[in-house]
Amino acid sequence: RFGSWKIERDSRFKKVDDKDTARFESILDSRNNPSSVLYQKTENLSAYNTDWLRKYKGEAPVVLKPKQTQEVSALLEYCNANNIAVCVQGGNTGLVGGSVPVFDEVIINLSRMNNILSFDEQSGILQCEAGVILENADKYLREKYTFIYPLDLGAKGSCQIGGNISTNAGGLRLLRYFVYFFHSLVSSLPPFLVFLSPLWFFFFFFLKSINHKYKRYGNLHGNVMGLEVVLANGNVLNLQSNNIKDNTGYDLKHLFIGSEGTLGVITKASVLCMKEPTSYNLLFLALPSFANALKVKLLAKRVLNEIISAIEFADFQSLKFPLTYLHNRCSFPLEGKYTDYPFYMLIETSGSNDTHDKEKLTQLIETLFNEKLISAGTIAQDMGQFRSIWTLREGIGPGIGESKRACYKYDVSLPLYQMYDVVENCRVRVEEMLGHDTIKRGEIDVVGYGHLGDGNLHLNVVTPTFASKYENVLEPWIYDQCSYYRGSISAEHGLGRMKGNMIHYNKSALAVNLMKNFKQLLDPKGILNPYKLKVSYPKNMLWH
Ligand code: FAD
Ligand code: 2HG
Ligand code: ZN
Repeated sequence: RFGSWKIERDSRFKKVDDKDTARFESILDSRNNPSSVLYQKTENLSAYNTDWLRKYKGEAPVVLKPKQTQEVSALLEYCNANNIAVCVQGGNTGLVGGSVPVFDEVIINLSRMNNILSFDEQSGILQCEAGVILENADKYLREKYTFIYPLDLGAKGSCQIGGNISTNAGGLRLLRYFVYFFHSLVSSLPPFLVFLSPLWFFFFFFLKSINHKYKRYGNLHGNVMGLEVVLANGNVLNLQSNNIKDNTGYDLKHLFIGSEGTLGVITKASVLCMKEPTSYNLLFLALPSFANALKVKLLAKRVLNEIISAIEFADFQSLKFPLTYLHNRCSFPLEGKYTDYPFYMLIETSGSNDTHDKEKLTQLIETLFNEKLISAGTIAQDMGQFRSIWTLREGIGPGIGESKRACYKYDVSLPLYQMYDVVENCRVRVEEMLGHDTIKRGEIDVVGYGHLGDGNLHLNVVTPTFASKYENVLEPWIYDQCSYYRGSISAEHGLGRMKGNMIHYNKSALAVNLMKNFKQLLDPKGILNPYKLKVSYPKNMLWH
């Protein structure tokens, strides 16, 4: 198929000159706000031009940091009128190269738009600017209202609410909110009604199907109640909402969730938040096989049901990285070496009655031992151990980063029964193509971990450097594997620059054509995040 994607600068875009920068300075009042316009020629902009993985580097000559929506609007109106390409940037923690320029696009960075605007305890809706850091939003809610933000991920200390919404980030506890919503809806129905009339029976299943469709507490399509978005021509589209329910017309906000900065700049968001659970518990398990992990997952869902908030897995090759490079922050909580067992699982519960939750967990762990599904296991003894175990899991990506090697990251959805086959197939392929002892010698590590509860595998291939000899072995082979198993080539990180020309792996020509029409309508000159998430279908592939 395509392999590496060669991109050329689009000559329709103007190179920024002194007249343009004078206009940027005047819009952002840079004389009174010196950090609002930063130049490559006077400052080191490499932190803005380089992505988190140090895989992609752009050459933005200028970084613009607006403080309010009207400034974003004036900047975009000017860029659009003058054909200046723009790269939208939040916390720059994205993993597909979407947040850094490809060539000389100007960067609009949202970090100064970091105000929390309001929180309504009755509805649970938080209104904030897009540049608020995820951890700050969560901390504000916990400390002031004993509520929590409905998303949690390893990059929480740097990523922004706007960046999360633009990538439709999934995170570690997507599962909980999904289960919680269904449970709370169904338990709010008087149970005998189900038996009174067949209609109630159908209503019950209707609720279940709605929940699957909208995943209200699952991903951000369910939690985001409203947005304010500045369109490419500078128009401010106000889709903010204080309401949980609003069925007036097409729900346009969904177009922007997951659109990776290609349809508009998100400047504000209304997000539905939840009451903080009062009881948290965490199970850490060692398993002899991936097949057992799947059995444990099913059993855990049955026994723990509505209190499950996360089901994660990792192979021992993954754990090597946080244990080696972040050892002062996390530890291995079981007897023996981490290499003694091939697979590990984390199962988290959160509820409102610790005695009840612990009873269920004890029942589960006993069954797991009796049925010989696990080799070892422990319940976190205190919040210190709870956090240390989570750091082990969340630290896999950062641990790989600390190793100072390169990492090819594949974030895929796969049917659970085939999920780990792809990791093993990848090891076989690497050995065949790059030399039989490359993995044994430690030149390359192929590790598999991820959100087992969501069918989302993170396959990470750690190599000495980024080089085409490695990339050509992995791509497009991995995408073909996803196609073969009918999975998705991007479960949660988006397409960005890395997979910008690969939408056809998961979407039909008709769907891509519709997307192209939306893009044309909202950004006719294509100034927003050009070269990424291309909504075009390869001409030789019209068989979908
Ligand atoms: P950026 O990286 O700055 O931008 C990401 C994309 O959104 C870019 O295309 C950018 O143009 C666009 N964008 C940013 N802000 C705006 C805006 N205001 N308006 C319009 N477009 C915008 N992802 C998961 O889904 N689940 C995880 O568990 C997870 N864990 C992670 C752990 C680590 C350690 C790291 C480094 C990343 C992880 N990610 C995860 C990747 C995830 O996509 C980002 O962390 C996060 O959602 C991006 O937010 P950001 O503010 O850094 O956005
Ligand atoms: C996670 O689940 C993130 O830890 C990052 O989505 C995955 O680094 C990765 O490949
Ligand atoms: Zn993830």
